[in-house]
Amino acid sequence: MHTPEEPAPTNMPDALRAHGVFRVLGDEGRADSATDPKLPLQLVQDIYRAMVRTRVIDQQLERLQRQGRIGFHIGSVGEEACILASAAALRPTDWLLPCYREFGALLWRGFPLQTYVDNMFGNIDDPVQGRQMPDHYTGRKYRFGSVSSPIGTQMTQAVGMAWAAKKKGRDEVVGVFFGDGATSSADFHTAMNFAGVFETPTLFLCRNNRWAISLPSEQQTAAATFAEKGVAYGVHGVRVDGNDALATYRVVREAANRARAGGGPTLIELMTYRVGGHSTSDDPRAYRVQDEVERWRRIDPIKRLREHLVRQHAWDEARERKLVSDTEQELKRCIEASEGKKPPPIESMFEGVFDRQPWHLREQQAQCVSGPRAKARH
Ligand SMILES: Cc1ncc(C[n+]2csc(CCOP(=O)(O)OP(=O)(O)O)c2C)c(N)n1
Ligand SMILES: [Mg+2]
Repeated sequence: MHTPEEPAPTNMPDALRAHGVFRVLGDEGRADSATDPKLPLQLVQDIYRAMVRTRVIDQQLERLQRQGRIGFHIGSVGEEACILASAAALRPTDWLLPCYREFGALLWRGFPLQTYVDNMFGNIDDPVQGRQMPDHYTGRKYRFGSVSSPIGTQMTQAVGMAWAAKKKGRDEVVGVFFGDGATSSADFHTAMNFAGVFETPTLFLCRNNRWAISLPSEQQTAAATFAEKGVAYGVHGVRVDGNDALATYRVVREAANRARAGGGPTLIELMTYRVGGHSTSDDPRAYRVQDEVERWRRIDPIKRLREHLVRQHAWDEARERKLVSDTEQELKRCIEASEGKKPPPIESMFEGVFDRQPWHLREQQAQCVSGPRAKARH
């Protein structure tokens, strides 16, 4: 734990210097034995592999968007540790509600890569039948909620689900991802208050990646930290280095254990950085300086965890090359398959909302199927 009095490691960006940010890995991936959760090596390797896989997929999908083959991608470059280590610290029986940068967590839960890529293309096998933008996935079977575009809505949903789990006596916690910007939404305050009063087993996983599109986090709030917002609601607040997979794992696991034991919710501020643009529709060079990006790259979450593993002779370049190449090949096969699939049938637009289709939708469906739209590409 670094307190404001302690000297900060040299490469640490200013944002990490103050307010007791919990860390295990130093900038060069050296673990502090006093805070190290001492996880089994196999688990650390699994988390590392998932982080690298997530980054490779991110890079390839951005290329695919630039080639005009998919319309949109919203990625997680630089935020892999806080996303994957949080997912790994929860049980498969716990629910996880995403913001929109957490496809890595969905894949961690076992969601097939092919189905994720089908969602990127909105084809016939897309679980949301092409009715949403790419990267708006859903994975109920994997206890993973739907991406909702309106900022913040998933927080109140997560509190409701956690409250239900508590009332029914289920041994479940609900983790919910959101960004620093989402703390300005009404849902954040409603969710935090309800969670505090009813002591729901909710983990508020706030990815403070320093930006909400073009608004820096310093302008998002007058408070010194996001974690301290928990105080007003009687909710535990913790600040953790979100570029440190081991620290994130430990903090999330401890908060989950407390929630399971009836100790209520925790707001976890995951200090990280959005290295890429907000999405493929954004060019961050218009509003931020490259020097800031470079400073955060020095404490890249993948680099730090790799250095930690290499130091223990548990990772090497050959393994890295194979992992990257296997992921690229697997993704290439999925993309080829997705591109070759048909779009959802046009009549499906009128299905899936009502259990029994009302007369006016039946009428509109019949009209659409017999009209020119049904014959054209849609
Ligand atoms: C209610 C609402 N207002 C505005 C938007 C537009 N919008 C989309 S993402 C975003 C920024 C969110 O930033 P943050 O919560 O920090 O998440 P990050 O993108 O950094 O992960 C905004 C303002 C929206 N989707 N919904
Ligand atoms: Mg943000």
